[in-house]
Amino acid sequence: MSTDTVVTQRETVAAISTAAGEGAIALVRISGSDAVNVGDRVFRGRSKPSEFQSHVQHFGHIVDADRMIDEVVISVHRAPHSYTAEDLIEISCHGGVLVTAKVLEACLSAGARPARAGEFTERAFLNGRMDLTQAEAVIDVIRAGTDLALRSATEQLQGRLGQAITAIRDDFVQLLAHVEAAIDFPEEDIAPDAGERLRSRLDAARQSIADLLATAEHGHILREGVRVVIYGPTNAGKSSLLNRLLGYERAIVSAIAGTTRDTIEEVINMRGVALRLLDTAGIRNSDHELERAGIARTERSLESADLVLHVVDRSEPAAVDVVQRPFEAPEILLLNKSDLLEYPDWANSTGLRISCVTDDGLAGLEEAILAAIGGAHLSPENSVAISARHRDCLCRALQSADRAAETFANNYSAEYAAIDLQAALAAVTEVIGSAGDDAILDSLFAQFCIGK
Ligand SMILES: Nc1nc2c(ncn2[C@@H]2O[C@H](COP(=O)(O)OP(=O)(O)OP(=O)(O)O)[C@@H](O)[C@H]2O)c(=O)[nH]1
Ligand SMILES: [Mg+2]
Repeated sequence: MSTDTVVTQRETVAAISTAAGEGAIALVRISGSDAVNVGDRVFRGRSKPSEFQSHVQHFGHIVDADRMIDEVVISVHRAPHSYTAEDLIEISCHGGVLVTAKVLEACLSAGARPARAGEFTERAFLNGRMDLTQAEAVIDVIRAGTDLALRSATEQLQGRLGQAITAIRDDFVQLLAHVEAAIDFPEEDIAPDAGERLRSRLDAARQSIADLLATAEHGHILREGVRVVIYGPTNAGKSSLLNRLLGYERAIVSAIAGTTRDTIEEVINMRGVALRLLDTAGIRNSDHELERAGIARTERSLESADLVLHVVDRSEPAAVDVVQRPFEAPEILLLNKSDLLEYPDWANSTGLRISCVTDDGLAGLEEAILAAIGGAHLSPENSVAISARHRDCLCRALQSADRAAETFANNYSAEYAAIDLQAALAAVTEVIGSAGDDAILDSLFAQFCIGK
């Protein structure tokens, strides 16, 4: 926690912080300057929450207008040493849907208002307890589906990205101070090497931004997973491949051409990388309305693919492809049915030979997939991975910084450099956020669930 934490008075809010549904325990949280009073009103036990030592759990009952609702364990986390940096109360009650709702209701009738989605984390941010990248990491930790994604989210939660951004921001602050001094006091003699030092400092900042931008692809893979579309002619064995990769019979497989109509999506974890596998309708000329609708879906899926697994039946003649590659994603050609005799058409093909019946070649396919999506960069050591929002801010920062560099190089007026440096500074600051960015904060915290 930063030492300059400033906690402003905000309304007291309450919410159920655990997922809806039945469980052994559910957690209700109350945060705000009146939280302890609300606690005093709803809790009956040996002592009152206002008398509790911080962070110590107490047993007792929650009451609503003196009617007992549940047996609970409760603790007070006094400001600023709590998740929100405000006075915070945590009530662990029984995890039933109705009983949890009643405990929350008691807190609301005792003076709290319902918290909005993400409001606890938003307060943690507004109270200086974390920067915006850390607040975003809270969602990433909750949503992480693989070890790698979790590791990266945890590092971000600890502030690794925030620190990198702060260092870049400090560079721009210093650069601006120098440039503005030169504007304000043109008569002062500036040391002859000052210009050179400014240039190299600006170059270092630009390089740091470029390095972070290079992690955007990695961040996309960790957060969204890789969209892998399985496509090819009918009967090639696309659905069989999906089933093999999943390890169970998810899609219907049959010798009838045109079995799969709708696209089927399933997620697998391939060595720490989430792959969103899409099995699609086989491509052929068809008069059947349903099949044509399925093929149209295949074509749409291909447009948004990160990687395409193009499956063909190598025991059959090579058909002329009906689709004119409507995608830009890299493709891996798979010659399926390697357990059958190869049709001569394929003799010179460099495609990977696999069999969905004998599993021949599937280990090699895993390697090929990881290589195609840059698996080498997905090592736990490269754990800083920016999101689409960060990339947008950093791209703007880099553009402005490039313009400032041009101004320096051409010895244009310092005023121009100042404008661009200010724009770069603003764009970099947007990554870690400042309390005034209401539109950014609203859209970001709306993605959270209530109670976080
Ligand atoms: N011998 C052999 N048969 C296979 C192999 N893979 C799939 N098949 C068979 O090929 C036929 C078609 O398999 P599917 O997985 O349904 O093919 P598909 O590409 O999904 O076909 P559509 O959904 O109609 O486009 C089935 O009879 C499978 O059992 C393989 O590696 N070897
Ligand atoms: Mg199929």
